[in-house]
Amino acid sequence: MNDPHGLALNRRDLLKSIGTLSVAGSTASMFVPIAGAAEATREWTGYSICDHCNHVPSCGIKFHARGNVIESIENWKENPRHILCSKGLATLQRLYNPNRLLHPMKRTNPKGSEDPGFVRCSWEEAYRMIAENLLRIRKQYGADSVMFYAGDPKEPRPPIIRLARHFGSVHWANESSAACRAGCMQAEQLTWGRPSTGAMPTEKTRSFMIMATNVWAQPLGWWESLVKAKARGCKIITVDTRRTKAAELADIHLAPRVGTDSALAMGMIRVLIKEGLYNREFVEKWCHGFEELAAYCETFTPEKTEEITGVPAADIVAAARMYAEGPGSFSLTTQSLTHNLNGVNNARALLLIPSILGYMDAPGGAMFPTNPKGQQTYGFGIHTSFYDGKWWNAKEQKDRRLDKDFVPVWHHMMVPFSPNLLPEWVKEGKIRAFCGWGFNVMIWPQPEEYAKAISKLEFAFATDYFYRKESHRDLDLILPAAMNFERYAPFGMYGAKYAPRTPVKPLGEAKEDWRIALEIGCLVDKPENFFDGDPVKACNAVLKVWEGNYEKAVAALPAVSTLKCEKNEPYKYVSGKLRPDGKPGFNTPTGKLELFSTITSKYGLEGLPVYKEMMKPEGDFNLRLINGTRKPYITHSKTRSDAPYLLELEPVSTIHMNPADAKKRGLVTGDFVEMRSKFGGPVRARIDVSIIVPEGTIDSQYGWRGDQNTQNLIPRQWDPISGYAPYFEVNVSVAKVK
Ligand SMILES: Nc1nc2c(c(=O)[nH]1)N[C@H]1C(S)=C(S)[C@@H](COP(=O)(O)OP(=O)(O)OC[C@H]3O[C@@H](n4cnc5c(=O)[nH]c(N)nc54)[C@H](O)[C@@H]3O)O[C@H]1N2
Ligand SMILES: Nc1nc2c(c(=O)[nH]1)N[C@H]1C(S)=C(S)[C@@H](COP(=O)(O)OP(=O)(O)OC[C@H]3O[C@@H](n4cnc5c(=O)[nH]c(N)nc54)[C@H](O)[C@@H]3O)O[C@H]1N2
Ligand SMILES: [Mo]
Repeated sequence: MNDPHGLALNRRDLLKSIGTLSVAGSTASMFVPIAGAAEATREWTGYSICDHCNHVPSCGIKFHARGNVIESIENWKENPRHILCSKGLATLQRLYNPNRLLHPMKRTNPKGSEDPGFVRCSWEEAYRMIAENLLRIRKQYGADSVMFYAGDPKEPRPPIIRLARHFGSVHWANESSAACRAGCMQAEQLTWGRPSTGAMPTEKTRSFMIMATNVWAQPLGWWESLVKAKARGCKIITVDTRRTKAAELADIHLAPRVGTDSALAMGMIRVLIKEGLYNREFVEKWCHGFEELAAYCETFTPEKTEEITGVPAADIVAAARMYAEGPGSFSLTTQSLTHNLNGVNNARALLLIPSILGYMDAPGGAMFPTNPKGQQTYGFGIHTSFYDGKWWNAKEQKDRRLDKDFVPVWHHMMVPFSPNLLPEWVKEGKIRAFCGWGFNVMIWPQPEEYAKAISKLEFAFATDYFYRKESHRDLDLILPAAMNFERYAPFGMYGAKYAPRTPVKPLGEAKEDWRIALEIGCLVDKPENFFDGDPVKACNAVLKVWEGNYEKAVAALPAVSTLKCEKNEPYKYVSGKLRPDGKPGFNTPTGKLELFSTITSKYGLEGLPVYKEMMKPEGDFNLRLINGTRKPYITHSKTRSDAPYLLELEPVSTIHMNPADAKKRGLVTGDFVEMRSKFGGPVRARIDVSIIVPEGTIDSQYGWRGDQNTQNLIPRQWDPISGYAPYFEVNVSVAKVK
């Protein structure tokens, strides 16, 4: 293969461009006078954004610094998200954690060695290794053999997508294409042709459904909004397997067994149809597949639905009637719901309830938000022009993706590819190099398989806040990422509002993720495509689209600034504002709200969101494990060591068990147990006896290391629509350890 980018590797040129980078790199930090120029003791106030859970970039942080040292933090009250939680407060402890990765490190021992022998190296050397290897591997095996990846961190993604695109690789993946909430997003897009997590209740809202959403996982404003709605008389129905805070707030708590939500939804839809409570006019005019849906839900009588879901028949009927007293809205921000082998269908089925009631985009109902034109979340690249959506969606690129046959519906709909068969693709020589930001093998079931795959690559690097042995041991390079207080990019986005940051200088030699991605871009492609490596220039390139400007926004602090944005109005499906062609209707293949999906059926899957039985309990494997539901002070695997305050709150893997189950096993709170499944174990945990879980179900936090790693209990099996693993479906045995 010749060099289509005209960048044949030339050591002298490379060094020259690295030299230019460090000059370009210093310009950005000059315009915020308080950060760069301040003397060591001057006191000043700055602003940043929390990234400690996944709602990023989100909650605003105001900080007080002396010189370059942040001494305290507090709520940034002018920011639309202005209440810090325990994790937000702990970011300061994370910033000054003595274990932080502060210098680029390269391995000196062969891959697979127990001790990788990481030693410090310079950024110049690291960049040279990256550029030489990426250009060599591209030349030898083609650009697609290089995989670009971001784990949980959402903030770094836009420049990484841009980097993959200009490098020419279609293999960009992230935590949302491996797991997380994008399965729900698929459900939303299949149904309405666009994503929507629902809308928080307004004055007009009379009923509200909390669909498997955990208050402990939400920014605190979410809870506030529901409590206020309830006080105004809005009825609340919570659909959650567990008795959470959101369940206790509810007028009716529906607690389906894990993975039976599609049956529950069908049972409720049947009531709405039989009793004529659905919105007939809306359904006739705007929905596709109502007949099929009505026929399918026929067998889900309240009694049959109770048998499958465990929800009392009377509650199913009462909840359907209560929710029909609209206008109603809902909230669905869950990942839990889609982490079983019928996950996307379970989410789709619940979404059909507000759909047939005509609540979508109605006042007081689930209004689709109007964002600045073309705006996407950070996780999805900010703006199509920034990552070149056209290129990614062109047939030529799509056809080259490795996930084409694995998850055709996902492949059809989504820009990031599903990375879940990475071990297989590495073995087949299809992926040869890996460029990661926040790479964590513990995201996957059977994490060791992914760690092994990494050790077989020709070249791999990742950037992170910390060195994590289980994920980083077999990398060639591990690079220090600047933390939230130390970076300009990205600015916070809250619909039409945006907030810039006034960072402190990164500790050690840490660099912003945006800068790292842009600088690598300068080395493997034309620097003008990468804003000379400058994150603020890159931010301004996107902000310009909406008439925003980073420097001006800094000058306006502590106020947040506003982007150009059309005013929202209801019934956009009537006015033609939901479709790019301006025609009335939804942006789906039929132009209608699809109760029956023409996309899933095109790929040989069920068009309706049908119910499927979950894995059956067998013998001693008789407790369903909800492996990963959120707690307020834990985020994935991160907070276990990075913020010792949080670890103090729960120092070992702790699982909830219903009193009835505990009694049967002779267990009490504080006992240590071992869990086993058909797929792995033993995994150690401590018991917390609680009615938060129903009988027959236990819950755990994933992300604990060593013998507490619950991911070892989960098989590498996949929901055919999303490619997601059944983290919440597996049955385990639990026995006391002596
Ligand atoms: N504190 C904290 N906050 C976080 C995170 C964190 O780690 N810690 N992570 C962030 C991330 S990455 C994400 S994706 C979100 C996740 O946010 P959520 O998905 O809202 O949180 P979860 O606790 O995972 O799950 C929500 C609820 O689903 C219920 N559930 C589980 N299985 C089923 C089922 O089959 N049916 C029904 N009806 N209910 C079920 C659980 O009991 C739980 O209460 O949270 C984000 N916020
Ligand atoms: N069993 C089970 N498995 C699950 C889930 C579950 O509920 N149960 N949930 C799934 C979901 S929803 C998610 S989101 C994933 C979690 O996704 P993961 O990618 O596993 O998330 P983390 O462990 O939070 O973070 C990954 C790494 O990123 C680093 N990091 C954090 N912020 C930054 C940053 O800004 N820059 C850089 N360079 N590095 C950073 C952290 O130090 C960490 O090493 O797990 C999924 N897997
Ligand atoms: Mo997530």
